[in-house]
Amino acid sequence: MTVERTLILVKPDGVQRGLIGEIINRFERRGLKLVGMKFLQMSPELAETHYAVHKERPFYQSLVEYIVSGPVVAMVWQGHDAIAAARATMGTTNPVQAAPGTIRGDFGLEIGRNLVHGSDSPENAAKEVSIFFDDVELVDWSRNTESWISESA
Ligand code: DAT
Ligand code: MG
Repeated sequence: MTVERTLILVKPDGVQRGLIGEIINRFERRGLKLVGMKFLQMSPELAETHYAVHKERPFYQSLVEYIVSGPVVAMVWQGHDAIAAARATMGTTNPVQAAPGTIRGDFGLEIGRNLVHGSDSPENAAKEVSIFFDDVELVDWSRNTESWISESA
């Protein structure tokens, strides 16, 4: 079993559309464990740090404007292969191609309004978690349902 942590954001469109609970519910039901959560307005500086990997892409400017356009929910979810599992739950980047049953496939239509962010690799997850959270803000807790979710628990 590979336990990972991944950074998930409910982007401003998800917050404005009242989908925070719906989105959290998807990850919770999946069996991932919430270890950190905050509601915040991202500053342009934070947005630029978070999206630094996309700096040279043509859509960078609109991406930064979108992510600072309203508050977001930042979360850290933990579990077996959490990074890939969370991305599968989110659906592909362009909601038009995202499978029904995924967050983007159920609630999105446009790539520039795709509701959620999720880390794409262990390296980026570690980087992104540390951008949003101090170590003391991440809670190490046990769930008493663990053995019903993970065979090795
Ligand atoms: P993901 O969010 O699925 O990890 P990504 O990291 O490749 O996708 O891109 C980050 C965000 O940038 C993505 O959620 C939406 C936007 N984006 C990506 N490709 C784009 C494109 N071709 N045109 C417009 N926006 C794009
Ligand atoms: Mg990405």
